[in-house]
Amino acid sequence: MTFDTIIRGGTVATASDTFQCDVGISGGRIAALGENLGGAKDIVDARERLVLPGGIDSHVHIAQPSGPGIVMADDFASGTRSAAFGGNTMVLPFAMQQKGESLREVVKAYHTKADGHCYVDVSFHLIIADATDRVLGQELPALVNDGYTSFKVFMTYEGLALSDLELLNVMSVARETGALVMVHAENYDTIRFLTDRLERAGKTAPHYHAASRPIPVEREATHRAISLSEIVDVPIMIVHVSNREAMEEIRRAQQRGLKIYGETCPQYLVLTAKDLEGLNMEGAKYVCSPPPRDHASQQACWEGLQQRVFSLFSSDHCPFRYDEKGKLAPKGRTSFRWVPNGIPGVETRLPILFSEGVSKRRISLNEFVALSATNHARTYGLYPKKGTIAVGADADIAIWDPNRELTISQSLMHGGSDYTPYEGIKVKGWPVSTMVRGKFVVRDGELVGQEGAGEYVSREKSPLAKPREA
Ligand code: DUC
Ligand code: ZN
Ligand code: ZN
Repeated sequence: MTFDTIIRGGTVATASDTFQCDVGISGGRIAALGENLGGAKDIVDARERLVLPGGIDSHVHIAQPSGPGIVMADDFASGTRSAAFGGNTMVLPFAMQQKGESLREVVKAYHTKADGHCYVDVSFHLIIADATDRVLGQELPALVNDGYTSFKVFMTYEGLALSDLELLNVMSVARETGALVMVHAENYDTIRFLTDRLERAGKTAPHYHAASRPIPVEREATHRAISLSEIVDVPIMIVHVSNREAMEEIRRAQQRGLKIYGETCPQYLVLTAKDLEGLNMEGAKYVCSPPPRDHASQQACWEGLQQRVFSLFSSDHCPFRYDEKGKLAPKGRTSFRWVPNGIPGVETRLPILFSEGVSKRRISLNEFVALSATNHARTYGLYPKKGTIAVGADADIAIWDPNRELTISQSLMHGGSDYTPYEGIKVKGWPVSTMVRGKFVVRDGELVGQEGAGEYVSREKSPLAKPREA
Protein backbone atom coordinates (compact mmCIF):
# COMPACT_ATOMS: atom_id res chain seq x y z
CA MET A 1 0.00 0.00 0.00
CA THR A 2 1.30 3.47 -0.73
CA PHE A 3 0.42 6.57 1.22
CA ASP A 4 0.66 10.30 0.64
CA THR A 5 2.92 10.56 3.68
CA ILE A 6 4.49 8.21 6.19
CA ILE A 7 5.81 9.49 9.51
CA ARG A 8 8.39 6.82 10.21
CA GLY A 9 9.89 5.47 13.40
CA GLY A 10 8.53 7.94 15.92
CA THR A 11 7.10 7.39 19.39
CA VAL A 12 3.36 7.89 19.03
CA ALA A 13 1.36 8.90 22.09
CA THR A 14 -2.38 9.26 22.62
CA ALA A 15 -4.27 10.17 25.78
CA SER A 16 -4.10 6.51 26.83
CA ASP A 17 -1.14 4.78 25.15
CA THR A 18 2.43 5.24 23.97
CA PHE A 19 3.82 3.04 21.19
CA GLN A 20 6.48 2.93 18.51
CA CYS A 21 5.06 2.83 14.98
CA ASP A 22 4.79 4.43 11.57
CA VAL A 23 1.83 6.64 10.74
CA GLY A 24 0.47 6.30 7.20
CA ILE A 25 -1.50 9.27 5.90
CA SER A 26 -3.73 9.45 2.82
CA GLY A 27 -6.31 12.02 1.77
CA GLY A 28 -5.66 14.11 4.86
CA ARG A 29 -6.52 11.31 7.27
CA ILE A 30 -4.62 8.71 9.22
CA ALA A 31 -4.91 5.59 7.09
CA ALA A 32 -2.71 3.12 8.96
CA LEU A 33 -0.67 2.68 12.11
CA GLY A 34 1.91 -0.10 12.02
CA GLU A 35 5.48 -1.25 11.64
CA ASN A 36 7.32 -0.89 8.35
CA LEU A 37 4.41 0.62 6.43
CA GLY A 38 5.07 0.52 2.64
CA GLY A 39 5.90 3.48 0.43
CA ALA A 40 4.82 7.11 0.26
CA LYS A 41 5.47 10.26 -1.75
CA ASP A 42 6.87 11.83 1.41
CA ILE A 43 8.62 9.89 4.15
CA VAL A 44 9.23 11.84 7.32
CA ASP A 45 11.99 10.59 9.63
CA ALA A 46 10.62 10.77 13.18
CA ARG A 47 13.25 8.71 15.00
CA GLU A 48 14.05 10.30 18.38
CA ARG A 49 10.85 12.33 18.02
CA LEU A 50 7.41 12.21 19.61
CA VAL A 51 4.44 12.03 17.28
CA LEU A 52 1.46 13.57 19.08
CA PRO A 53 -2.05 14.73 18.23
CA GLY A 54 -1.79 18.36 17.21
CA GLY A 55 -2.65 20.69 20.05
CA ILE A 56 -6.16 22.11 20.23
CA ASP A 57 -6.28 25.43 22.04
CA SER A 58 -9.94 25.79 22.93
CA HIS A 59 -9.67 29.23 24.50
CA VAL A 60 -8.16 31.97 22.36
CA HIS A 61 -9.24 35.50 21.50
CA ILE A 62 -8.42 36.71 18.00
CA ALA A 63 -9.36 39.99 16.30
CA GLN A 64 -11.88 40.98 18.98
CA PRO A 65 -12.79 44.67 19.34
CA SER A 66 -11.08 45.75 22.56
CA GLY A 67 -12.07 49.33 23.25
CA PRO A 68 -11.26 52.78 21.87
CA GLY A 69 -7.71 53.10 20.55
CA ILE A 70 -6.82 49.50 21.33
CA VAL A 71 -6.17 46.96 18.61
CA MET A 72 -5.84 43.27 19.34
CA ALA A 73 -2.41 42.19 18.16
CA ASP A 74 -3.47 39.14 16.19
CA ASP A 75 -5.67 38.78 13.18
CA PHE A 76 -6.58 35.27 12.04
CA ALA A 77 -3.46 34.94 9.89
CA SER A 78 -0.95 35.87 12.60
CA GLY A 79 -2.86 34.16 15.42
CA THR A 80 -3.16 30.83 13.63
CA ARG A 81 0.43 31.03 12.32
CA SER A 82 1.61 31.51 15.89
CA ALA A 83 -0.61 28.59 16.96
CA ALA A 84 0.99 26.31 14.35
CA PHE A 85 4.51 27.14 15.56
CA GLY A 86 3.34 26.24 19.05
CA GLY A 87 2.36 22.70 18.01
CA ASN A 88 -1.35 23.42 17.51
CA THR A 89 -3.48 22.21 14.63
CA MET A 90 -6.73 23.82 15.74
CA VAL A 91 -7.88 26.81 17.76
CA LEU A 92 -11.29 27.79 19.10
CA PRO A 93 -11.62 31.59 19.22
CA PHE A 94 -14.74 33.52 20.14
CA ALA A 95 -17.31 35.30 18.03
CA MET A 96 -18.07 38.07 20.50
CA GLN A 97 -21.46 39.77 20.58
CA GLN A 98 -21.60 43.36 21.78
CA LYS A 99 -24.73 44.99 23.19
CA GLY A 100 -27.40 45.51 20.55
CA GLU A 101 -25.81 43.20 18.00
CA SER A 102 -27.49 40.27 16.30
CA LEU A 103 -25.67 37.06 17.15
CA ARG A 104 -26.10 35.77 13.61
CA GLU A 105 -24.51 38.93 12.21
CA VAL A 106 -21.65 38.63 14.70
CA VAL A 107 -20.94 35.09 13.54
CA LYS A 108 -20.97 36.22 9.91
CA ALA A 109 -18.54 39.03 10.72
CA TYR A 110 -16.06 36.65 12.40
CA HIS A 111 -16.26 34.27 9.43
CA THR A 112 -15.41 37.18 7.17
CA LYS A 113 -12.39 37.97 9.34
CA ALA A 114 -11.25 34.33 9.43
CA ASP A 115 -12.21 32.70 6.14
CA GLY A 116 -9.25 32.39 3.78
CA HIS A 117 -6.75 33.58 6.38
CA CYS A 118 -6.12 30.68 8.75
CA TYR A 119 -3.08 28.42 8.86
CA VAL A 120 -4.71 25.87 11.18
CA ASP A 121 -8.31 24.73 11.58
CA VAL A 122 -10.74 26.92 13.47
CA SER A 123 -14.13 26.68 15.11
CA PHE A 124 -15.99 29.38 17.01
CA HIS A 125 -17.47 29.62 20.48
CA LEU A 126 -19.99 32.44 20.92
CA ILE A 127 -19.88 35.15 23.60
CA ILE A 128 -23.33 36.22 24.79
CA ALA A 129 -23.31 39.84 25.94
CA ASP A 130 -26.92 40.78 25.23
CA ALA A 131 -29.32 38.14 26.48
CA THR A 132 -32.45 39.50 24.77
CA ASP A 133 -35.57 37.44 24.07
CA ARG A 134 -34.65 37.33 20.38
CA VAL A 135 -31.11 36.12 21.11
CA LEU A 136 -32.19 33.49 23.62
CA GLY A 137 -35.39 32.44 21.87
CA GLN A 138 -34.27 32.36 18.25
CA GLU A 139 -30.69 33.15 17.36
CA LEU A 140 -28.87 31.09 19.97
CA PRO A 141 -30.87 27.85 19.49
CA ALA A 142 -30.49 28.13 15.71
CA LEU A 143 -26.73 28.70 15.97
CA VAL A 144 -26.29 25.76 18.34
CA ASN A 145 -28.04 23.59 15.73
CA ASP A 146 -25.71 24.98 13.08
CA GLY A 147 -22.60 23.72 14.93
CA TYR A 148 -21.76 26.63 17.28
CA THR A 149 -22.27 24.34 20.24
CA SER A 150 -20.61 26.27 23.06
CA PHE A 151 -20.68 29.80 24.37
CA LYS A 152 -19.00 31.93 26.99
CA VAL A 153 -20.68 34.18 29.52
CA PHE A 154 -19.01 36.78 31.70
CA MET A 155 -19.77 37.62 35.32
CA THR A 156 -17.62 40.76 35.04
CA TYR A 157 -16.51 43.45 32.54
CA GLU A 158 -18.37 46.56 31.49
CA GLY A 159 -20.74 45.73 28.65
CA LEU A 160 -20.29 41.99 29.03
CA ALA A 161 -21.29 41.06 32.59
CA LEU A 162 -24.60 39.23 32.84
CA SER A 163 -26.82 39.47 35.93
CA ASP A 164 -27.68 36.28 37.82
CA LEU A 165 -31.11 36.34 36.17
CA GLU A 166 -29.52 36.59 32.73
CA LEU A 167 -27.09 33.81 33.58
CA LEU A 168 -29.98 31.58 34.62
CA ASN A 169 -31.83 32.35 31.38
CA VAL A 170 -28.76 31.66 29.25
CA MET A 171 -28.05 28.42 31.13
CA SER A 172 -31.64 27.34 30.53
CA VAL A 173 -31.17 27.77 26.78
CA ALA A 174 -27.99 25.70 27.02
CA ARG A 175 -29.93 22.98 28.81
CA GLU A 176 -32.66 22.98 26.17
CA THR A 177 -30.29 23.01 23.21
CA GLY A 178 -27.46 20.81 24.54
CA ALA A 179 -24.84 23.56 24.34
CA LEU A 180 -21.91 23.83 26.74
CA VAL A 181 -21.59 27.05 28.76
CA MET A 182 -18.14 28.44 29.55
CA VAL A 183 -18.12 30.82 32.53
CA HIS A 184 -15.72 33.67 33.30
CA ALA A 185 -16.16 33.74 37.06
CA GLU A 186 -15.27 37.02 38.80
CA ASN A 187 -17.51 39.25 40.91
CA TYR A 188 -18.06 42.45 38.92
CA ASP A 189 -19.33 44.73 41.70
CA THR A 190 -16.45 43.80 43.98
CA ILE A 191 -13.92 44.60 41.24
CA ARG A 192 -15.60 47.98 40.68
CA PHE A 193 -15.60 48.70 44.42
CA LEU A 194 -11.93 47.77 44.85
CA THR A 195 -10.83 49.56 41.67
CA ASP A 196 -12.49 52.81 42.78
CA ARG A 197 -10.97 52.49 46.26
CA LEU A 198 -7.47 51.83 44.91
CA GLU A 199 -7.68 54.76 42.49
CA ARG A 200 -8.90 57.14 45.23
CA ALA A 201 -5.79 56.16 47.21
CA GLY A 202 -3.60 56.93 44.19
CA LYS A 203 -2.80 53.26 43.69
CA THR A 204 -2.88 53.09 39.92
CA ALA A 205 0.27 51.19 38.85
CA PRO A 206 -0.29 47.98 36.84
CA HIS A 207 0.30 45.71 39.84
CA TYR A 208 -2.81 47.08 41.55
CA HIS A 209 -4.73 45.18 38.86
CA ALA A 210 -4.07 42.06 40.96
CA ALA A 211 -5.23 43.84 44.14
CA SER A 212 -8.47 44.85 42.39
CA ARG A 213 -9.47 41.20 41.82
CA PRO A 214 -8.16 39.12 44.74
CA ILE A 215 -8.90 35.41 45.19
CA PRO A 216 -12.31 35.84 46.96
CA VAL A 217 -13.56 37.69 43.85
CA GLU A 218 -12.98 34.53 41.83
CA ARG A 219 -13.97 32.08 44.56
CA GLU A 220 -17.34 33.73 45.17
CA ALA A 221 -18.22 33.91 41.48
CA THR A 222 -17.11 30.32 40.94
CA HIS A 223 -19.36 29.20 43.81
CA ARG A 224 -22.25 31.27 42.44
CA ALA A 225 -21.83 29.96 38.88
CA ILE A 226 -21.84 26.40 40.22
CA SER A 227 -24.98 27.11 42.27
CA LEU A 228 -26.80 28.62 39.29
CA SER A 229 -25.85 25.68 37.09
CA GLU A 230 -27.07 23.28 39.79
CA ILE A 231 -30.40 25.11 39.94
CA VAL A 232 -30.84 24.89 36.16
CA ASP A 233 -29.29 21.40 36.08
CA VAL A 234 -26.89 22.14 33.28
CA PRO A 235 -23.17 21.32 33.00
CA ILE A 236 -20.72 24.24 32.84
CA MET A 237 -17.02 24.76 32.20
CA ILE A 238 -15.33 27.22 34.56
CA VAL A 239 -12.54 28.71 32.48
CA HIS A 240 -9.12 30.10 33.47
CA VAL A 241 -9.06 29.01 37.13
CA SER A 242 -6.14 30.64 38.93
CA ASN A 243 -6.01 29.44 42.53
CA ARG A 244 -6.77 26.79 45.16
CA GLU A 245 -10.01 28.23 46.51
CA ALA A 246 -11.72 28.29 43.12
CA MET A 247 -10.24 24.88 42.29
CA GLU A 248 -11.62 23.45 45.55
CA GLU A 249 -15.08 24.85 44.75
CA ILE A 250 -15.01 22.91 41.49
CA ARG A 251 -13.65 19.76 43.14
CA ARG A 252 -16.36 19.88 45.81
CA ALA A 253 -19.05 20.23 43.13
CA GLN A 254 -17.59 17.32 41.17
CA GLN A 255 -17.52 15.19 44.33
CA ARG A 256 -21.22 16.00 44.81
CA GLY A 257 -21.87 14.56 41.36
CA LEU A 258 -22.39 17.85 39.56
CA LYS A 259 -21.16 18.16 35.99
CA ILE A 260 -18.79 21.03 36.61
CA TYR A 261 -15.63 21.13 34.52
CA GLY A 262 -12.50 23.23 34.93
CA GLU A 263 -9.78 24.80 32.82
CA THR A 264 -6.48 26.39 33.79
CA CYS A 265 -3.80 28.19 31.77
CA PRO A 266 0.00 28.66 31.61
CA GLN A 267 -0.09 32.06 33.34
CA TYR A 268 -1.34 30.35 36.51
CA LEU A 269 1.49 27.81 36.47
CA VAL A 270 4.53 30.00 35.80
CA LEU A 271 3.63 33.66 36.50
CA THR A 272 2.77 35.37 39.78
CA ALA A 273 1.36 38.76 40.79
CA LYS A 274 4.99 39.82 41.42
CA ASP A 275 5.46 39.90 37.65
CA LEU A 276 3.04 42.84 37.53
CA GLU A 277 5.46 44.86 39.65
CA GLY A 278 7.88 45.65 36.78
CA LEU A 279 9.52 49.07 36.54
CA ASN A 280 7.41 51.92 35.16
CA MET A 281 4.59 50.35 33.14
CA GLU A 282 6.36 47.02 32.40
CA GLY A 283 3.92 45.24 34.70
CA ALA A 284 1.21 45.95 32.12
CA LYS A 285 2.66 43.09 30.07
CA TYR A 286 1.22 40.64 32.60
CA VAL A 287 -2.24 42.16 33.10
CA CYS A 288 -4.84 39.48 32.52
CA SER A 289 -7.92 38.31 34.38
CA PRO A 290 -8.01 36.50 36.66
CA PRO A 291 -4.52 37.74 37.53
CA PRO A 292 -1.58 35.42 38.20
CA ARG A 293 -1.42 34.80 41.98
CA ASP A 294 1.41 33.29 44.04
CA HIS A 295 3.53 30.16 44.35
CA ALA A 296 0.90 28.33 46.44
CA SER A 297 -1.71 29.04 43.77
CA GLN A 298 0.61 27.64 41.10
CA GLN A 299 0.92 24.45 43.16
CA ALA A 300 -2.86 24.26 43.47
CA CYS A 301 -3.29 24.58 39.72
CA TRP A 302 -0.82 21.72 39.20
CA GLU A 303 -2.81 19.68 41.70
CA GLY A 304 -5.98 20.48 39.75
CA LEU A 305 -4.36 19.19 36.56
CA GLN A 306 -2.83 16.09 38.17
CA GLN A 307 -6.02 15.12 39.98
CA ARG A 308 -8.24 15.83 36.96
CA VAL A 309 -10.27 18.58 38.57
CA PHE A 310 -9.22 20.48 35.45
CA SER A 311 -9.69 18.66 32.17
CA LEU A 312 -8.50 21.48 29.94
CA PHE A 313 -5.27 23.42 29.68
CA SER A 314 -5.77 26.40 27.35
CA SER A 315 -3.83 29.58 26.72
CA ASP A 316 -6.57 32.26 26.98
CA HIS A 317 -4.44 33.87 24.28
CA CYS A 318 -5.60 37.48 24.17
CA PRO A 319 -2.73 39.37 22.58
CA PHE A 320 -2.05 43.07 22.78
CA ARG A 321 1.06 44.98 21.90
CA TYR A 322 2.95 46.68 24.71
CA ASP A 323 3.41 49.90 22.69
CA GLU A 324 0.97 52.74 22.10
CA LYS A 325 -1.32 50.49 20.03
CA GLY A 326 -1.95 48.17 22.94
CA LYS A 327 -1.24 47.99 26.67
CA LEU A 328 -0.18 51.64 26.89
CA ALA A 329 -3.20 53.04 25.03
CA PRO A 330 -5.25 55.15 25.31
CA LYS A 331 -2.89 58.00 26.03
CA GLY A 332 -3.21 59.82 29.33
CA ARG A 333 -5.14 57.05 31.03
CA THR A 334 -2.39 55.62 33.17
CA SER A 335 -4.40 53.67 35.75
CA PHE A 336 -4.39 49.88 35.66
CA ARG A 337 -8.14 50.26 35.02
CA TRP A 338 -7.40 51.13 31.37
CA VAL A 339 -4.84 48.45 30.61
CA PRO A 340 -6.49 45.90 28.32
CA ASN A 341 -6.79 42.52 30.00
CA GLY A 342 -5.05 39.69 28.23
CA ILE A 343 -1.68 38.26 27.26
CA PRO A 344 -0.32 36.36 24.26
CA GLY A 345 0.19 32.64 24.83
CA VAL A 346 -1.01 30.39 21.99
CA GLU A 347 2.56 29.64 20.88
CA THR A 348 4.01 29.01 24.33
CA ARG A 349 1.14 27.03 25.94
CA LEU A 350 2.39 23.61 24.94
CA PRO A 351 6.16 24.07 25.37
CA ILE A 352 5.44 25.32 28.90
CA LEU A 353 3.14 22.40 29.75
CA PHE A 354 5.52 19.89 28.19
CA SER A 355 8.59 21.24 29.91
CA GLU A 356 7.13 22.01 33.33
CA GLY A 357 4.82 19.00 33.19
CA VAL A 358 6.33 16.10 31.24
CA SER A 359 10.05 16.93 31.39
CA LYS A 360 9.82 17.72 35.12
CA ARG A 361 7.67 14.61 35.68
CA ARG A 362 4.64 16.33 37.12
CA ILE A 363 2.39 14.72 34.48
CA SER A 364 2.77 11.78 32.09
CA LEU A 365 3.10 12.13 28.33
CA ASN A 366 -0.42 10.70 27.98
CA GLU A 367 -1.80 13.28 30.41
CA PHE A 368 -0.07 15.94 28.33
CA VAL A 369 -1.86 14.69 25.20
CA ALA A 370 -5.19 14.65 27.05
CA LEU A 371 -4.73 18.18 28.42
CA SER A 372 -3.38 19.64 25.19
CA ALA A 373 -5.63 18.00 22.58
CA THR A 374 -7.91 15.04 23.33
CA ASN A 375 -9.95 16.55 26.15
CA HIS A 376 -10.51 19.72 24.11
CA ALA A 377 -11.85 17.63 21.21
CA ARG A 378 -14.09 15.61 23.54
CA THR A 379 -15.34 18.64 25.43
CA TYR A 380 -16.26 20.67 22.38
CA GLY A 381 -17.76 18.06 20.05
CA LEU A 382 -14.77 17.40 17.77
CA TYR A 383 -13.77 13.88 18.83
CA PRO A 384 -12.72 11.48 17.26
CA LYS A 385 -12.22 13.47 14.04
CA LYS A 386 -9.83 15.70 15.99
CA GLY A 387 -7.68 15.26 19.08
CA THR A 388 -6.24 11.78 18.67
CA ILE A 389 -4.02 9.58 16.54
CA ALA A 390 -6.26 6.78 15.24
CA VAL A 391 -7.13 5.31 11.87
CA GLY A 392 -9.80 7.51 10.29
CA ALA A 393 -9.00 10.63 12.31
CA ASP A 394 -7.82 13.82 10.60
CA ALA A 395 -4.04 13.74 10.26
CA ASP A 396 -3.56 16.65 12.67
CA ILE A 397 -0.15 15.91 14.10
CA ALA A 398 2.64 17.68 15.96
CA ILE A 399 6.15 16.24 15.91
CA TRP A 400 8.10 17.09 19.04
CA ASP A 401 11.78 16.97 19.93
CA PRO A 402 11.51 16.08 23.63
CA ASN A 403 15.15 16.96 24.29
CA ARG A 404 15.39 20.34 22.59
CA GLU A 405 16.32 23.00 25.17
CA LEU A 406 15.40 26.61 24.50
CA THR A 407 14.84 29.85 26.34
CA ILE A 408 11.50 31.41 25.43
CA SER A 409 12.03 34.78 23.83
CA GLN A 410 10.04 37.18 21.67
CA SER A 411 12.56 36.58 18.87
CA LEU A 412 11.24 33.01 18.60
CA MET A 413 7.56 34.02 18.36
CA HIS A 414 5.45 34.26 15.20
CA GLY A 415 2.37 36.19 16.35
CA GLY A 416 1.40 39.83 16.21
CA SER A 417 2.34 40.90 19.72
CA ASP A 418 5.64 42.67 20.42
CA TYR A 419 6.45 40.77 23.64
CA THR A 420 5.93 37.46 25.37
CA PRO A 421 5.12 37.38 29.09
CA TYR A 422 7.15 34.16 29.25
CA GLU A 423 10.44 35.82 28.18
CA GLY A 424 13.44 34.06 29.73
CA ILE A 425 11.68 30.86 30.79
CA LYS A 426 13.85 27.84 29.98
CA VAL A 427 12.05 24.87 28.43
CA LYS A 428 12.99 21.33 27.50
CA GLY A 429 10.86 19.92 24.68
CA TRP A 430 9.76 21.80 21.56
CA PRO A 431 7.33 21.19 18.68
CA VAL A 432 9.40 21.07 15.49
CA SER A 433 6.74 20.28 12.88
CA THR A 434 2.98 20.69 12.68
CA MET A 435 0.70 19.04 10.13
CA VAL A 436 -2.98 19.85 9.56
CA ARG A 437 -5.09 17.26 7.70
CA GLY A 438 -1.94 15.67 6.27
CA LYS A 439 -0.24 18.87 5.10
CA PHE A 440 2.70 20.42 6.93
CA VAL A 441 2.15 23.96 8.13
CA VAL A 442 5.47 24.09 9.96
CA ARG A 443 8.23 21.67 8.95
CA ASP A 444 11.49 21.51 10.90
CA GLY A 445 10.85 24.98 12.27
CA GLU A 446 10.04 26.57 8.88
CA LEU A 447 6.66 27.90 7.78
CA VAL A 448 5.62 25.83 4.74
CA GLY A 449 1.81 26.11 5.01
CA GLN A 450 -0.41 28.54 3.19
CA GLU A 451 -2.58 31.27 4.64
CA GLY A 452 -6.12 30.01 4.03
CA ALA A 453 -5.29 26.29 4.26
CA GLY A 454 -6.87 26.16 7.71
CA GLU A 455 -10.59 25.35 7.55
CA TYR A 456 -13.63 26.19 9.62
CA VAL A 457 -14.95 23.10 11.44
CA SER A 458 -18.58 22.83 12.46
CA ARG A 459 -18.98 20.97 15.77
CA GLU A 460 -21.25 18.30 17.23
CA LYS A 461 -22.86 18.92 20.60
CA SER A 462 -20.59 18.23 23.52
CA PRO A 463 -21.11 14.81 25.13
CA LEU A 464 -20.24 16.58 28.41
CA ALA A 465 -23.18 18.97 28.07
CA LYS A 466 -25.89 16.40 28.80
CA PRO A 467 -27.78 17.37 31.97
CA ARG A 468 -27.75 14.89 34.88
CA GLU A 469 -31.48 14.38 34.67
CA ALA A 470 -31.73 14.08 30.87
N1 DUC B 1 -9.40 37.89 30.51
C1 DUC B 1 -10.50 37.52 29.86
O1 DUC B 1 -11.53 37.38 30.45
N2 DUC B 1 -10.46 37.32 28.56
C2 DUC B 1 -9.33 37.52 27.79
C3 DUC B 1 -8.11 37.75 28.51
C4 DUC B 1 -8.23 38.05 29.93
O2 DUC B 1 -7.28 38.39 30.57
ZN1 ZN C 1 -12.45 35.13 30.54
ZN1 ZN D 1 -10.67 34.41 27.67
